[in-house]
Amino acid sequence: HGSNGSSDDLTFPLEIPPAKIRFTKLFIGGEFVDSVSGKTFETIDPRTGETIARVSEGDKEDIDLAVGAARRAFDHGPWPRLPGAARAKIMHKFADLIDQHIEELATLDTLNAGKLFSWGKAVDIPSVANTLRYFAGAADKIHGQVLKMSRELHAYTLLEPIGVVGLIIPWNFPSTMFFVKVSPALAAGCTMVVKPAEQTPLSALFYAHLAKEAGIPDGVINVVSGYGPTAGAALTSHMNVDKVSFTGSTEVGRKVMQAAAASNLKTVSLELGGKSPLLIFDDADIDQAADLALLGVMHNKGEVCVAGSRVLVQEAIYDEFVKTLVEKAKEWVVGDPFHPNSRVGPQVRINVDKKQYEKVMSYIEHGKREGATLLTGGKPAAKKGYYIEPTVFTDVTDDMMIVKDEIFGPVMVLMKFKTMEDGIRAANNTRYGLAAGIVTKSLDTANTVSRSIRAGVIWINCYFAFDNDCPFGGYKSSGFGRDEGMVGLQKYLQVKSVVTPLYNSPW
Ligand code: TXE
Repeated sequence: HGSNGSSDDLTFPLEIPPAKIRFTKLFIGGEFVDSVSGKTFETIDPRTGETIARVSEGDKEDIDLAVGAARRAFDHGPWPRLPGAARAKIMHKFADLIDQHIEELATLDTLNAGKLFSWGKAVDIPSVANTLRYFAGAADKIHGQVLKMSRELHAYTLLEPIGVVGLIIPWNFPSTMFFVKVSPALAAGCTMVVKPAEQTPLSALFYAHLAKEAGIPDGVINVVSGYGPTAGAALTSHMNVDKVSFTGSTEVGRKVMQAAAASNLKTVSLELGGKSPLLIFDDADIDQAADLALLGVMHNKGEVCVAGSRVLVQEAIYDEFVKTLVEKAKEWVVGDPFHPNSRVGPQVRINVDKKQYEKVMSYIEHGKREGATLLTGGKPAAKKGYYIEPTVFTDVTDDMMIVKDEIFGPVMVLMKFKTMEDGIRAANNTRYGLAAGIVTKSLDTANTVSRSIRAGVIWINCYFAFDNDCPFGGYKSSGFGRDEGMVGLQKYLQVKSVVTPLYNSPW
């Protein structure tokens, strides 16, 4: 089974998915419905390139219906008016239902996105249930302040749900990103229209079914699958949507902000791309550092917004590090994501112009043409499906595209630095600022570097150390706004000041 990149003509034997696809229609006002146009689009198994289901294709008319349902649920329905504890109780039930369907949900994300099934079962799906529970815990603790006014006035603030929110989800973490957005919005008392990525609608539709079963009132969560320029754009420019939370490319992030400005000035939060650095200092344990470096960019086949795709290694250990890294890269076995031994699955797939596999391969070709040295990988890993060998480039220069752009595939660029100052400069030499990693035994180095890097999350001697209480989001062109943590709840709330004279005196 699998390949470490040594075989060119290999086709992986296909494992049989443990569950079937059940939900393929839009979910609006508490019902599964066909799209107004009746159109459907294909969803593709990236292991083979074959169509595995046809899903209703939502467009502007369907977004209108879904926003209408969400608006009614917000303006007249029980959800925003329920005591927080009552919302929390339903959210806990929703989480419990997810726990009862872990295998089926993990199957959908593997079929749709080529994600590792073992990881989905052990990590992704159980964690989303916990994200719901984390924000359920906040639902009855949302309160304002009593203000200290300078005159004889009594005043306080109320934190109110912001209203109808549009949640636009990417395909690389279909379940995680769904709940990173849906959970705080639910806790706040918002109603919502979710637009999953066109590559990965299946788990989102299943979550809609579970939401209904949990007792979330009709119209609170609506899911409209469809393409970005049609369904997504309709949501961002809708006059009846109060906020959009978007995760995706920097290019589309700009469009989202423009659409918000041109329509009703809805608030926007954007979690966009990255080209995150991992700095390895010469006091590091080389074995551990190489493991972290590979994890940072090969996990989820590099389709991770915070991927540590630029690895910066201090001079003294550079040569030894390279040797260890190339050796350990072989442990990242490419194969069917349903197979327990696979560590790298196929790149996500959709049969329109946005083709992740071609994008990654063209960056690899670019790297070769620009004169970077290929240390390992650099080729397709199978004849069928969209598999790419774990790839490491070195001898790169700052102006190369493979150094500047987000590749979003299993491709690392490896660079050398001399002093800490050089390392910091190189790490910050990017338009992005999502994450950074530091490997060192020195507390001084760790403290100085973590305060010097302009990025939303810094991992010291670890990588991908996510937690529900730990906010993440971007500096610079990686966007703004934070998901997760109590700060992640704020963007779904609005502050209202209420003022009344004290003592009924003339003020
Ligand atoms: O992203 P898009 P794509 C990066 C990554 C990847 C590249 C392209 O580098 O290779 O983006 O991926 C919806 N109005 N990231 O093209 O198009 C779309 O339907 C409103 C990083 O797939 O940005 C999907 O639901 N919505 C990233 C979502 O936006 C629109 C995760 C993301 O798709 C829209 C994904 C429009 N005009 C890609 N156009 C991360 N930060 O993790 C598209 N969408």
